[in-house]
Amino acid sequence: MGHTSLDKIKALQKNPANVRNLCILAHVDHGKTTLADSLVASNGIISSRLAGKLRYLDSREDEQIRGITMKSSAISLHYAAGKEDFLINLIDSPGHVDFSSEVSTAVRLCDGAIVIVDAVEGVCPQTQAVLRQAWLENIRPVLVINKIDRLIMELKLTSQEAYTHLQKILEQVNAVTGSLFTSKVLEDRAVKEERAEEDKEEGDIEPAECPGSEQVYDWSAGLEDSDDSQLYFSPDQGNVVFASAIDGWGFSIQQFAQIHSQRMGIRAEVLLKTLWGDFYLNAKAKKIMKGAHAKGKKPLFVQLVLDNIWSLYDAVVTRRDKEKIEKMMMSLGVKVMTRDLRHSDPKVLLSAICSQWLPVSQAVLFMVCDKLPSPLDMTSERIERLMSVGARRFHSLPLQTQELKTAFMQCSSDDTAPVIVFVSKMFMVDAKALPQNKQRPLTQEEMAQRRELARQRHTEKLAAIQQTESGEGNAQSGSTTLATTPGGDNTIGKQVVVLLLPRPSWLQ
Ligand SMILES: Nc1nc2c(ncn2[C@@H]2O[C@H](COP(=O)(O)OP(=O)(O)OP(=O)(O)O)[C@@H](O)[C@H]2O)c(=O)[nH]1
Ligand SMILES: [Mg+2]
Repeated sequence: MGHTSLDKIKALQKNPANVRNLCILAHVDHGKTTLADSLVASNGIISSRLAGKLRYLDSREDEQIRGITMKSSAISLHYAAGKEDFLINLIDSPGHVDFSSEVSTAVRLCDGAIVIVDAVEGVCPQTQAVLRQAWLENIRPVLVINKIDRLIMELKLTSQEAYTHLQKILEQVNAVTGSLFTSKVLEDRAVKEERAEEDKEEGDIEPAECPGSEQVYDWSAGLEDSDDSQLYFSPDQGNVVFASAIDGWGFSIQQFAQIHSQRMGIRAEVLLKTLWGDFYLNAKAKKIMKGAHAKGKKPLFVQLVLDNIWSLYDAVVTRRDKEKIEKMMMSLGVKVMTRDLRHSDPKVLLSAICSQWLPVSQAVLFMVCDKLPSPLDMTSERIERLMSVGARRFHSLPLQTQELKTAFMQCSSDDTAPVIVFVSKMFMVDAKALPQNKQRPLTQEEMAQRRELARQRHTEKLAAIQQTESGEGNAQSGSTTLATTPGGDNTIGKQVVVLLLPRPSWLQ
């Protein structure tokens, strides 16, 4: 895709339903900026060859030198999904705990987040922290399990082992979400009970009706009634992408469901439900069956997805088997440039093939547009929270400010709509660094004016001195005169009081 013009971006901004405001969150070094590079390259802002190497959003010199992100940076991207055009406002945040304030600011500005987890390291302390932050700010996350190439090249796992490993990572992430959900339900329940207790004290409710009067405290009460099915990450829900940002590939199981439904003649919806899980393909009956683990069969995900990727890495990077590579490229419908085919580094050829076969940007941007909410979906509760500063409650704000909530909810870009500026972060800045206090070079006109003023002041000074000399006689009569100091500053005339006193009698 070529560069998107500014006019196009402006037009896209007018359709809030197709705007996605999101940030990339993860533990340090899990690959946020590398993934952002691929997304930026999809808009032609950087070359796809440099994606992953450039770290475009690490725009500060110190970030490039140290190889870590220190400040959040934002970029607007265009994504065309079929006939629909989307505007994606993306923020890349730092993962290091020292810069966590940058993360909270980014999260506050967004409606959704891409949470990245390194496939080897799994869930780390900052992964938990960012999941919690996203939860508290009420923004929806999607998951990218990144660096899957490390499972092949570094850990040398088989596709079957990698599948078990990926399942564990998913369980870890969902365990964090599960604990956040449980504490929220229990918190809500505690608030409810507190209110009921207050009502009881006021005599509104009969003691028998009050839940606080139960003999046995049931901590799990309330959990069964709350629906948490939409909260968890699951490949069949379309909110998980498996990727290797450095090699430029990524996929969701929808893509493989589409590919294999045509090849195998099985409905895509059936494949979508069975590609991830304990299912296997019974080749004789041409049926998908349950119980792969118990029967010692290859799960569908291994057979139809991972095996393909593993054999590509084997042919291109490990064996460098030209014949096999050509066959694979033919069957995948991929064409690469001769210089990539002949490159001494096999990773160059691998990226060239993978970025055409399973471009990570397409998988991630599709998931983001499909699964993350638009600004129009922002809840009234979240808007009120954003509009209230510190401990101040929304209802205590001036009425005019409260009225802005409607405009906030509509996200209208009409000429009549008010312009709302949201200050998400305050910086301490030295007063001298403010633009109005900075010294700037004078224009020719200003210099001429100043020269003229100085000349006038000089003439006045001379006149004053002459006057003083001629009026010395008056001094004896004890009068006071105001005079400007000779040799004073040209621009700002300092005034001093010269006190002319009567001559003392012993001098006469
Ligand atoms: N093997 C492998 N390495 C990767 C992958 N993605 C990123 N890396 C490497 O991981 C390191 C960190 O990548 P970054 O993109 O800077 O990570 P980050 O999450 O932005 O780091 P901070 O912003 O500092 O928290 C770099 O050396 C990348 O080359 C991947 O898919 N596979
Ligand atoms: Mg980074």
